[in-house]
Amino acid sequence: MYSRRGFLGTAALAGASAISGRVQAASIPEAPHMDRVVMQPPLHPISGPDYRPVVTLNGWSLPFRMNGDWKEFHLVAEPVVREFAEGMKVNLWGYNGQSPGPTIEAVEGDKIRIFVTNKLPEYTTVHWHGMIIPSGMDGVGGLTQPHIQPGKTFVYEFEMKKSGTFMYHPHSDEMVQMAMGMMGMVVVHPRDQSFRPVDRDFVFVMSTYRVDPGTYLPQVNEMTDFNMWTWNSRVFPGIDPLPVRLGDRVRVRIGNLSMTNHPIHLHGHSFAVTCTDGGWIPESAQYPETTTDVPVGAVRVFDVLADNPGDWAFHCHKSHHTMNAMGHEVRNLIGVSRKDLARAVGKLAPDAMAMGSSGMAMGNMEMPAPDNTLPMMTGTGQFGPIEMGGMFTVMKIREDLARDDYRDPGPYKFPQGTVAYEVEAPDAGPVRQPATPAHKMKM
Ligand SMILES: [Cu+2]
Repeated sequence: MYSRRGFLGTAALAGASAISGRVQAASIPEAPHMDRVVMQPPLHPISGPDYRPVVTLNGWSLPFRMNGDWKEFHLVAEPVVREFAEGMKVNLWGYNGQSPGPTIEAVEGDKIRIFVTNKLPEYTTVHWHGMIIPSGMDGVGGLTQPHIQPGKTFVYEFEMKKSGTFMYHPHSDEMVQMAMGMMGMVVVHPRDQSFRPVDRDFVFVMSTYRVDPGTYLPQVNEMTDFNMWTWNSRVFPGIDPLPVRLGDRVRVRIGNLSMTNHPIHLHGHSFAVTCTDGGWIPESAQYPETTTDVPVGAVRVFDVLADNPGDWAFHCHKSHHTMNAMGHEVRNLIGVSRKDLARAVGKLAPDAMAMGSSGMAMGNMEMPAPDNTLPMMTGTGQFGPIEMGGMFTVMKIREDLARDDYRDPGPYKFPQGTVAYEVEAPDAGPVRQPATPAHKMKM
């Protein structure tokens, strides 16, 4: 849980007169710290205008305090250890104990003051991606402000001019700092609570890492060959499910600070993209989709009516992005005769194991792995291996969930007679092979 020590003074401060201009060191709020990797319950505002808060997959929202009519937050940029999934921990950089940093929530029209303390070994800044703010608050090191040196604290002050979904990340040694996991999301709720209200509101940011098996640090110079495809620096089966009550209007806000696009797909429903980091999309411009591409450096938000109960896969549709680190070097042996292969390989390596000649389904195979990495596909469902990794989780739509209950409801209890089933089919015969092996074809 986060520390509330810094917030004991909230009530007293709320009554104080507005502070304007330069803040004094003594008035810097203490920075809350999170040490858990599971989704924290929504943080309902205790002061300021009301709103329906978001939940952050495997994350949390940053508590704030009111100081006069300013909403004050404190981010601390620092080294963190992030568990990607059970069995793999990575040394990253992040904020307030986690990578990504906490979600910052506010309301359209709020006056925001964000303290940023740098506990990294090098300088940093924070850029507020997509937000309409004064140029001097834009966080581009060298261009709009001096870099924040290690041990120093800077203050960003601006008004939340428009509602929507935004991101934050450094604009200071960006390649390294973003490859190390420094990022987070900003959600600005509409002041008018009747504007497109939803019952559940999820948020996460996508990032990618190359962490070679047996190592603990991302390769920050990697440009294309990543092996960990993460949502909020977690991979399946480490990504929280999205528990949803049947009939809920659900919003999912997705940021992309990786170096490639991700087509995000939800099963069992159609949805509409309702918002980007540029703002709300007018209803007349929305159309139904089941997959939406989230470009690099962008936010896509979709709204969906959860009217179909069940366990619904929710994932990136690039199939390599639902895989983890181990096993990508394996050759394609589909269709190769296992006997021929074993004979050929046996001459060179007597103990070798021929695998993959009927596909690569690995669910029932246990192989020794190096320390601190994850098999290509893992996870088990009620019917067997799920054979996914990376950017994959499950939207769990249930009739019997309480309104604000975000706990994992467990596997879906399928009504009798509604699951695909095997039939007696004696003519099905053995696995088919191509009529003519490719190497015997006349070209
Ligand atoms: Cu992807």
